[in-house]
Amino acid sequence: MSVDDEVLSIEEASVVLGRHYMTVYRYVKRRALEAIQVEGQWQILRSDLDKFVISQSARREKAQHSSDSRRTTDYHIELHRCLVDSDATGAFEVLRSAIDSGAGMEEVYLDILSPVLAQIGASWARGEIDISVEHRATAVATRLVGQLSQRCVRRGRHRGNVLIGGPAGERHSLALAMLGDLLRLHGWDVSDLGADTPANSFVHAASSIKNLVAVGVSVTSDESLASATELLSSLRRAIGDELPVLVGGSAIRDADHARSLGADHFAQGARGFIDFLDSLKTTPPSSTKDPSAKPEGGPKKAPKKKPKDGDAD
Ligand code: B12
Repeated sequence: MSVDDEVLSIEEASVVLGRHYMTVYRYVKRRALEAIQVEGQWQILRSDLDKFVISQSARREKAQHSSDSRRTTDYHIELHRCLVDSDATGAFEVLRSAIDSGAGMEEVYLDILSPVLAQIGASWARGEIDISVEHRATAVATRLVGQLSQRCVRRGRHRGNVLIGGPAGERHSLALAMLGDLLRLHGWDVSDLGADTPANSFVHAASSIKNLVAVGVSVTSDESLASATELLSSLRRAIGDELPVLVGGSAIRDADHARSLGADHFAQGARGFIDFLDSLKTTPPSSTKDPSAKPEGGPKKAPKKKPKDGDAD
């Protein structure tokens, strides 16, 4: 206790805490809040009351955190059940209740839907579920993303165009659909070519879209690594080295792997792509209505020629 420590009664402490007198009295009785009795009256030191406030808020934060992770686990369990049962309505309800409880679209896609899909993919790879179950689950997930896409439209400033797509032979288009939505959420106009795009079509799009700030090649399956390499070299030949071309997706291990395929940038997941785009010095188009408006500053220089470890990771 310091000499000038204030002494408070239970009534005064209850005013400071915004709690009922009896509630504070119970804190004192169970020794959660330090107090001493002087001539039958409880006295609470201001410094003890401050300590109590800090410990209460730490406990609340901890409880909140564990209930958040418990909720996420519950969503995973329920969504998994709905996807394998092909219950599209139930699956949508799970995601809607997550949104109603405050989850943002980034969380819904990356922390709820994606891990459940990965779990289903792993069960298939271990031979625990039939491929038909995975296909059914994917069909439901595709419908979910279609329904949720409209929540990823961001009004206001348009930051520039981003072109994404998968190389020939790549069939994982759902990853691109979610990626595109998340980039839109951050103000980018996204042209999604979808999976399995022939190199010449990819090149055509990259050469004709105005105000393009970056190109993202998505590779999920090891089977399409070779065609990704071909695509990256065609893109480089056609568009030069002014425009950053990234490669990403779950088949790309790291920046070295990306470099070995011929990409000049690598980003880890959708969040890495968002960070990468944020790091570019782009000039927003003068008109927000016309996404094909010419950029004021012309095409952007790639920030670096070669991918580096941790490049926008
Ligand atoms: C759904 C699915 C399918 C569907 C795809 C339907 C569709 N329209 O997309 C179907 C049934 C068609 C399919 C087919 C196959 N699949 Co599959 N599939 C999956 C599954 C279950 C989910 C994929 C998914 O959408 N995930 C959700 C997305 C959002 O997550 P994501 O892929 O990580 O994408 C994120 C990031 O990587 C990032 N990102 C994506 N692209 C880019 C690009 C850039 C530039 C950046 C920066 C970031 C970025 O952003 C996304 C959002 O965060 C996965 C399991 C898993 N672990 O993911 C297997 C999985 C990907 N499939 C696999 C396999 C083996 C196949 C098949 C070869 C099976 C077969 N023998 O037929 C085939 C064909 C593959 C081919 N040639 O493309 C393997 C891949 C293994 C590998 N590394 O090669 C997996 C991992 C399953 C497993 N555990 O073995 N599949």
